Amino acid sequence: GKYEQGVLQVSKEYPRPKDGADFVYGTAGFRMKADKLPSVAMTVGILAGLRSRKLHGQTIGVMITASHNPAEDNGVKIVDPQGEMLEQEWEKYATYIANAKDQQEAQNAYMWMVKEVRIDQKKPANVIFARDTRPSGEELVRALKSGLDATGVTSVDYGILTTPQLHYLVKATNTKDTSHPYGEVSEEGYYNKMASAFKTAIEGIKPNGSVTVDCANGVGAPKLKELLKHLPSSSESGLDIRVVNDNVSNAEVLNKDCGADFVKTQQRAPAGFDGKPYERWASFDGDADRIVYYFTTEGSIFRLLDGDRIATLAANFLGELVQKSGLADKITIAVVQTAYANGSSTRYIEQTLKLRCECTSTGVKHLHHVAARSDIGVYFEANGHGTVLFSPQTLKRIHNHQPESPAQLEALTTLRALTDLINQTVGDAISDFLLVETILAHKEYTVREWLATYTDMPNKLGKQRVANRADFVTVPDSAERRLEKPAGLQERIDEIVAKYKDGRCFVRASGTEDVVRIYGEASEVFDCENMVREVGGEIERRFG
Ligand code: 16G
Ligand code: ZN
Repeated sequence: GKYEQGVLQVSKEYPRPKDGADFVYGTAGFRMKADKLPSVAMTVGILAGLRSRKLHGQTIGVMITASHNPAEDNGVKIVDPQGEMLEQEWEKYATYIANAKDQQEAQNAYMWMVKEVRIDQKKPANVIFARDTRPSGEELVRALKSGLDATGVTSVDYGILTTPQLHYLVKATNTKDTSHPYGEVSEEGYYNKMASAFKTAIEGIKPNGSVTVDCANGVGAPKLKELLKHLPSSSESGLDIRVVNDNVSNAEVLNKDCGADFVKTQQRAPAGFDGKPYERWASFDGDADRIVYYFTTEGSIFRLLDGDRIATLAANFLGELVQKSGLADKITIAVVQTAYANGSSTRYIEQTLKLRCECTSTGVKHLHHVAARSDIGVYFEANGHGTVLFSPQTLKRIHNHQPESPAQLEALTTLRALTDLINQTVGDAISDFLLVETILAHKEYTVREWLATYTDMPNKLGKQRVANRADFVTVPDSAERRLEKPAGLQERIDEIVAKYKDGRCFVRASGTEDVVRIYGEASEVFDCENMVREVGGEIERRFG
């Protein structure tokens, strides 16, 4: 057929690099040095088209970004119809087709897929795509488009967007003709939805002071500025939002010494920080799907308010709203974390907030999946990626509930606004930012009160190079908190940890770097450092 011919042609145009190592579709899609990616982007076009055909022409998204990676990297990932990440089964297909050695293999891979997945090639195929501000994105878009065109896919190029904006558009497109459209199908529609929900959420409330947002010199900068045009001015609302690290014309500075990943991993303020003590700052990452807050105290001591802090703040506030609306016996809230969550945050959720807390493996898809099982599921990774999910039934309850007092109505109005304000598809720095600002305004919290809700356990994240990180296998269902292999290592870790007061430590192979990660917590900073060093030393000696 003509699409098979198209695949043959386009694979000639975009040959797989000869020296190339194997491509793997991982948690972040395909991600590497941008110059290795054109053939991969082309095959992602072909695969996204197949996925759409398989789903009867529902719109699939493709995002070109490498998030917090350096400017010379790039990546490609696929978004499923409701704005979720690509179904796991299809990650294998994406990997398979990307690794075709030559045009004949590419055509064979295409034909094999059509048969294997039983794709009716007469079905329509629709794909929308966007990219972040990386200069290499332009060429990758051309490659992607040629894969789409070669296989007869109808596509829309949305230009430069944040990752969560593309997720929004995918969901909006696929729900536009249903009884519950997610929002207008345009970038403008995204701002309109956010701005109107935010205005409702802070109605009658006086937000406090000012906040500065470090946008990592990435796509979050122009998009946040665009959003600001839709928000009430600072004199009207009382909230002054300042955007810094907004230089997107010089690719070199993207994510350079700034952004959410830098701030979280370095535990210090970004380049360009000029905050006075207790001034509120936030950092987005390079594609604006992560956010962390922070401030300094007198004496320039840096204090981080990370994903755990956002999760606890959100869970606390949502719990209060549900209660005040009179819905407490109908709606339950759960918080989903990973093993990296600070032990104090977990105790605060369970003991102070009295909410259920679940722990999953690292990676957004795991958290999202578990959160989706609750009425309201709050999920955040400590690194600042997260959101809040409302089940369809919960949305209906919130929508249909009849308030019995003005106080109930007030809480219900805010709760309803939050269901629109919070991006239901994926963690979204812009949406999470407005959520946090809403909560701080309602609770009249400055960063001081927010930080004071609980005290973090001293913690340390170390890493260790090993001969083969695949040798490190965690116990199934342990949420990566215990190792099954190498044999005997977990017992040794347990012995070390037992020496330290309130010690906790786990080891897991990184999915993104050639190292194993070692995370530890203990009552005393000094103990924590020693414990993690001791575990690292043990691993280095035996497996380095
Ligand atoms: C990926 C994950 C991120 C996770 C990180 C862990 C997604 C979209 N991204 O970047 O959530 O925190 O991996 O990296 O799921 P690691 O395996 O190197 O520790
Ligand atoms: Zn990101």
